Amino acid sequence: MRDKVFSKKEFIASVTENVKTMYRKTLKEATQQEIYQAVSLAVKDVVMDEWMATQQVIEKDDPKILYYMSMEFLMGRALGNNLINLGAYGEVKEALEEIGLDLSVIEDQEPDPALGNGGLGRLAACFMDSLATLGYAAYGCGIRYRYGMFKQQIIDGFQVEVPDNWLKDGYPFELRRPEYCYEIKFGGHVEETAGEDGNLHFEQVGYQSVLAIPYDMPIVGYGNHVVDSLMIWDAQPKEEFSLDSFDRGDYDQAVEQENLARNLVEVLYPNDNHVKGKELRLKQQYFFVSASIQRALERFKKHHNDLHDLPKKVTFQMNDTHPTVAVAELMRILLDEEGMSWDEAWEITTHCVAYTNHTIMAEALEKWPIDIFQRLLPRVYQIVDEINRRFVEEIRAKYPDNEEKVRKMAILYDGQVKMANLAIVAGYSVNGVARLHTEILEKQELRDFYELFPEKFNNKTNGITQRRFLAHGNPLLADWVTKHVGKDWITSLAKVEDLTKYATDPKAQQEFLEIKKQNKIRLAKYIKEHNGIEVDPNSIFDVQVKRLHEYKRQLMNILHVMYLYNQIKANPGMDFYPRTFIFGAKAAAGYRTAKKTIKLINTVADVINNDPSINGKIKVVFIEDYRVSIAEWIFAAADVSEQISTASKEASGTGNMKFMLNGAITLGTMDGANVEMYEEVGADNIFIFGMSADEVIAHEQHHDYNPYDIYNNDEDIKKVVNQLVDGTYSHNDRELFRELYNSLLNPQQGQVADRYFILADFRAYANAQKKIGVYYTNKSAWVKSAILNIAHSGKFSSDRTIQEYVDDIWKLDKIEVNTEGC
Ligand code: TH1
Repeated sequence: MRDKVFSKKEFIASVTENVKTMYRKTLKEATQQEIYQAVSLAVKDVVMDEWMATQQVIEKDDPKILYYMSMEFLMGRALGNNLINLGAYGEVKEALEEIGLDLSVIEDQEPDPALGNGGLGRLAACFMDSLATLGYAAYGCGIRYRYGMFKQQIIDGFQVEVPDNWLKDGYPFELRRPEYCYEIKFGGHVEETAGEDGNLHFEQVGYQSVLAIPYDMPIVGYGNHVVDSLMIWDAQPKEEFSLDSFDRGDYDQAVEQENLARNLVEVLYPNDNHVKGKELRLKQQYFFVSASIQRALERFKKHHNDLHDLPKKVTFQMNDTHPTVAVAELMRILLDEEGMSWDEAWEITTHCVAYTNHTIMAEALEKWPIDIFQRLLPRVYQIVDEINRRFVEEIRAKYPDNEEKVRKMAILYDGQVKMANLAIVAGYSVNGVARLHTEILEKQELRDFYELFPEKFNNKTNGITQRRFLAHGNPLLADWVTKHVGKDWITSLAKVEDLTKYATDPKAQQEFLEIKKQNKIRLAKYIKEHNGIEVDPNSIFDVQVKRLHEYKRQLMNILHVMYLYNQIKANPGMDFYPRTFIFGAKAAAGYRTAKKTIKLINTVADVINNDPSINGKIKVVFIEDYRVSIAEWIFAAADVSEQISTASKEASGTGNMKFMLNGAITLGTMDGANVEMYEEVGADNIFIFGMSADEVIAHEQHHDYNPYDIYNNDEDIKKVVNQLVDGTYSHNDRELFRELYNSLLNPQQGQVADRYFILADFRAYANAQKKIGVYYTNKSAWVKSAILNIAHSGKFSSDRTIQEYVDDIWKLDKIEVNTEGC
């Protein structure tokens, strides 16, 4: 069936027809955007058949279903990815070429659906791809933000945020499902009445409400006809706002409901690894969680009449604490709407929900002021209060006279609702996202919980999808891999292990080098077009792309660039292999230090790139608006991957894996998943430096780190740090970077000097960088390491991660979809 629709002739006929019906135009007259819409519709037409077939199988087989609940899904573009997973990319590309159209130009018309910040949201997207490819029935549950992650413009070196109106031309791959419409209630109060059954009944009255309406997007599995769904919720006012309402009360009410609906899904909070207890965010959480659970239960009840079987058929996986209100919402429905007893409802709930922790950063822990929570969700709050009361009773029974335990573990404490505690108490599984991270959770951050519930804790090291980040992002390398190990890697990444035997093969090495070169040329062209900077594809492309955060230490990277520049200026003849330092990062709109770091990178770039005296030995490039689509090109072109977070702070990282898969060599700390990458690839093929997590944690506990000791004893470090405030990079403005200087040496009230140990690790970092420069000049050794990185990246496929979740936590059944004859 696929062959039929993707016969080139029929595909072009379908696109031509679409352009005609949609725009009354011929292909010649249509704009690229119109062609993109028409091509997407032709692809969607094929996807629809498989999507319907998958839904039929799910209806018939009634497999266990996973609901992956996440406030963020950083999907990236769908057109190219869908074509890859349909196995039709090559044919469609050729078919379009034959009529003079370029598929990559058409793909470029699609906005990146950026409904996420960074790693957490992209992980959710990779997981959906793997779930469909492995043949599991799953729904991604989230929010259809009108505005996703902001677009970043760099103006005069500063980040400027521009709204991302990704829906303005209409999004061809979404499907509105008004038939699944649910009412979501906020505010009011709870009325208790004695029912005929003698039990108390609870009813939320005097509330405001909105309607939740889902849009489904297809998640196409690779080569298996399975199409899962991402369901993202839009909000609508319950009654259309009507101007003929004469009653003032009604009118005000109508205005409020209209505003509530509009505001709810307006925009994604653009903070990564940081949350503020904003009421609107809690509203967003309850909104999508309640709607998703209602849809899941409605589906379950269509097939089953005993809700006690729910855990056999459904798991709600909570992506960090953001959807944790699910615990209380499921309890509410079982108690108030299904009339269950507390014990029955608790038994079911605690076998249906599971929790993934993604960070130990204190500022990312969600805590809601009780008054906000209670006012917004009065009945849900009562339930949280009761869960807490019972849990605290348990703690006191187990640890008599130990109020310290209550203080640390209670869900309600100090006027706050602690969402992680709720997730752990109710979840039947609690997992970290890399082995080191899980160990830190067990031994430090969540130690008391681990002691109480050791059986809940487990690790699931993150992964990435090779379909997007190799097959789509790096077609030259993908073909090269296929040529050497066959095509099975696309669904079984472990197969790349067979590349090991080509690591020292001169012909394979030569081919690899040529491919890397082509990818560097592709990126260099992009940089020339977008930044006006000439970069040399023969230089080392040293890349750090990720969200801007102090713990990720982009500041250490740029300070090292300043240090190298000082060295070259002082010794023009020194041995130095040319480097291009590439950065890409968005800073949260209100994160001042992060934004100053972007400005610093850009001013350092200006000074160095325009200094003829260094003969272009160093170039610095800041890529504007870093996002999934350009990321695919950047990974493909990288030689060195900078993964330099302060040890213990990066729970896993996933960019690190994407670079590895594309044959870049990691320069990193023993943090997050870097530890496991080191194990897989071996010490000879990765550059590790800096303090260990244990050392960092020990300093934090003993408060015995003083960056001044380093500053005063290392002249090179002193010089670069001083250059932050001596005007070198700021046209003599000594204040421009003062707060960066202060963050290292002069902590402001309530802060710690050099909280992320930049000066402590600086020397080790500079030494590792130096070794890299030398290693690169040994081409065959370098290429061998690069190929071995690809060969040992098998573990980091999200297919492996998902299979582990399925085996240990979700226990899903495989589905099989056959579209023959439909
Ligand atoms: C990230 C982690 O920082 C990263 O190490 C990890 O690889 C990724 O999640 C996927 O597991 C996180 N992103 C967020 C975003 C918010 C809050 C907490 C985290 S942790 C908004």
